[in-house]
Amino acid sequence: MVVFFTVVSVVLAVLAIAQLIRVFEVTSRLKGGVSPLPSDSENKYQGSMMFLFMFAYFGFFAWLLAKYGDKVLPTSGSVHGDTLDTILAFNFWIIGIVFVITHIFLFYFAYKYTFNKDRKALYYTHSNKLEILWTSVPAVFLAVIVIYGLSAWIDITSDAPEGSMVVELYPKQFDWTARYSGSDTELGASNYNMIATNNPLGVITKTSIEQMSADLEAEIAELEEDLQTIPQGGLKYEETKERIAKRGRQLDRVRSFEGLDIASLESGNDDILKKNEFYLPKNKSVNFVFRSRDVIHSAYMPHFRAQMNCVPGMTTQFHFVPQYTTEEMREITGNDEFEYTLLCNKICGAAHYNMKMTIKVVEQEEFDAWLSEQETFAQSIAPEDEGGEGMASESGSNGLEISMIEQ
Ligand SMILES: [Cu+2]
Repeated sequence: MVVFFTVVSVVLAVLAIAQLIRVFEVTSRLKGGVSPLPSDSENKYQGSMMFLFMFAYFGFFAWLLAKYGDKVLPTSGSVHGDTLDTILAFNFWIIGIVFVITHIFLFYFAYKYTFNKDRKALYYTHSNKLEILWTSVPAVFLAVIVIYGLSAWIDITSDAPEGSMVVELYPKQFDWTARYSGSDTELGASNYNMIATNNPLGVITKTSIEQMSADLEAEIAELEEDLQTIPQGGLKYEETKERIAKRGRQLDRVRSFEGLDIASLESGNDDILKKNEFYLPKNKSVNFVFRSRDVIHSAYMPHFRAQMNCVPGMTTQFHFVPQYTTEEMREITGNDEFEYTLLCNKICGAAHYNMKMTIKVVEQEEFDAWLSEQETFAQSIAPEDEGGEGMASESGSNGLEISMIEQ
């Protein structure tokens, strides 16, 4: 409201001043006094002022560069980031040089060509030379920028080198899960039909198939029991039947995963799932693969100059090599609390701002030690009590996440 009234008052004030000036002009013309055109001395004065302003203008520009120039981008945490930063600097140099030259002309010409009633403007309709010049020069520069940028981009987005570590980043509304491939360098197969509380990424292994089938069977049995007590033909009856059918279809899909080859069923067991924070080794190529559970998210790691969309129903990839550990980066930036961060860069819903993870870059040995301490997927889904309270006895023990699976 305050903003609205401020804007309205400013607009009204400008209109009032314009009207006043107009009244002043008309009355002075009626009196036959002041000429509507500026005098020669006024013109000269304005011209010199324009020229003087040029120094103030460039002075301010130089001051801005000196004071805030280092704020543009912090040191790149990844190897390819240096290439991107060089391209950016190259672009800034070209733009900067053109900016300085054109602005010198702008202010100098305003000074040199102030109005002179004895001078006649040159009538100049067309020049092929000029047309060729101002078309070809920018074209050459643009071609250089595009080819330079494109070749770097092709390099950066080429296939990850052999032996790269594989990390999956899996977003949902509203958090991230990172998954490491474990001791084999392959991520286990996954499917959204397998998603449960203890299996947020829907990893497919022999055990997770068993658990999921058991849970679905238990739920279907329960629903069928309910169905006996509901009067036939009503809305609730139809809905329950519909749910039974849906769970049945899901159960079929889950069971169909048993047909996967042994290797794919095995490779999920040693996968490691991490929330809130994950580690990366320094100087090692990391190939990130992205999926999404619900809407389009975007994995954004600004210090590594990396961003990739995470799209439901497909897999995207991006690889890079971290070149400084978090500790080293703290020294470089002079900030003791520096952390590499993964953010979501698509406005994906109400708690979008909450979607972040801390990335710790450490030396290889420290990374190996850290990774070996982490719980594997097989461990995380193993029933807590052996014997007594098994999975099957506890209905819905791996907690179907109905909202997701229902669609
Ligand atoms: Cu998001």
